[in-house]
Amino acid sequence: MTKESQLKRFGISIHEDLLDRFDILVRSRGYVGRSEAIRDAMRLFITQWELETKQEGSAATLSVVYRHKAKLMAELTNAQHGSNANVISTMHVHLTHSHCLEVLTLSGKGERIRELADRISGLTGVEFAKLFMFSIPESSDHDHSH
Ligand code: NI
Repeated sequence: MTKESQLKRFGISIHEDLLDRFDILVRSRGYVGRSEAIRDAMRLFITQWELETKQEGSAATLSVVYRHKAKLMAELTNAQHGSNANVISTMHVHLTHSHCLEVLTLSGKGERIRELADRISGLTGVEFAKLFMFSIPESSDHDHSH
């Protein structure tokens, strides 16, 4: 923070089971209290939202675990071909006899990446879908040799 801002207090209503799960996280991650953990969660939530509404320069990975079924695999492929985000690469891992893992690398406008992620995570048979979005850093003169 660039300047000292005032601390504000607010109350929230929350279901007990969600609070219980949150408190487990607060303890196990060593937070001083709920307030500190909520501040962290809010920063993360806001940063993610800012990235997703950015006009350009966003990139992401989307990891998807799903049941290996021909219909679902066709829908996954259709979603990628129909997307307005750039699908840079896909990696497919045959995890078990019944499940596959697919990791997509994406770039483009944040909202288009989010649209594709939402479409894929909503497909029947998708068991986990996790989007990690970030801003593509500006390139520098730093020598990057392999
Ligand atoms: Ni597979």
